Amino acid sequence: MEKIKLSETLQKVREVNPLVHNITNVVVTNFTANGLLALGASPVMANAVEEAADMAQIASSLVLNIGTLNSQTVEAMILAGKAANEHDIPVIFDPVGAGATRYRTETAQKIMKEVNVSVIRGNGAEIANVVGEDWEIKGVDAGDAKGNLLDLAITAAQKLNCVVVVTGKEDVVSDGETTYTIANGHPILTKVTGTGCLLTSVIGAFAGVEKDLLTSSVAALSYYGIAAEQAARKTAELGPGSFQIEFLNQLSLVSTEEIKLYASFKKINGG
Ligand code: ATP
Ligand code: TZP
Ligand code: MG
Ligand code: MG
Repeated sequence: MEKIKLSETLQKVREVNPLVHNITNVVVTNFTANGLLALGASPVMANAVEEAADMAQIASSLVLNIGTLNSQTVEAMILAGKAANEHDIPVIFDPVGAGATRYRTETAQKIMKEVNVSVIRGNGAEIANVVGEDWEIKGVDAGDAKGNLLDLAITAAQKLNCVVVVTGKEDVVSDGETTYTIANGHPILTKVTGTGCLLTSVIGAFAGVEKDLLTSSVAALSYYGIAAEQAARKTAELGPGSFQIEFLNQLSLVSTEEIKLYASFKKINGG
């Protein structure tokens, strides 16, 4: 994969202004909408069972997030997911907190079974629990359990038959055959709630304009990580509050040139 392709994909998002339909959690809704706008996408949140399918079919991509799940939103997610599948619209899934409670784990597995998910994105523990491995998770945070994220992404992609993005200090993207690691990012991202959820929606925006989901995901991850690096540099003496605001600024300011300069990713041999 060439850096130029990643920067062209960012350019395309900004030109196309894809409509991203999010059925997401109550913690991150506003941050997600603002982050997508800063990127140059067009967010819409539509949770009602009565309209979820109609909204999904006019979107460029659908993002499902079980962060504050309940039986109604889960029903809406499945209706929207099926409508997206019928219209060949990519579905991106964030299994927030899978492994923390039986309801979350079983719901994540049910969504994977009933909806043809294009990309699943989570921390290591969430992805492991979706594929039936019992990694420890602390609520919605990955916690200290450290398995091998590279192996996890590859085996999960093979089992789930979709692109898997596992995030952490280093991010991994795999379709089960081809695998990339992305080093961009900053630890302060873990001190702002919703940075994983917004990332999943950003992956949705990129998937809405680029059909090759490995390319779109690597482009989204490097763009997002570079925005965080710039924001952390500008707010170095300050705390997570200032970082959060500057991060939104940088999501709109990161240029295609900066993607070419700073994207840091590797293709894994044999992966
Ligand atoms: P968790 O709740 O465990 O934090 P999450 O769903 O919020 O999970 P993260 O894994 O934190 O998602 O990923 C969100 C973003 O933060 C990604 O871009 C990832 O690369 C980045 N990130 C997470 N941890 C680090 C770290 N230690 N160093 C650099 N970047 C990180
Ligand atoms: N509780 C339920 S959803 C949520 C919290 C704190 C937000 C999680 O956001 P992220 O992006 O996984 O850190
Ligand atoms: Mg986080
Ligand atoms: Mg998360």
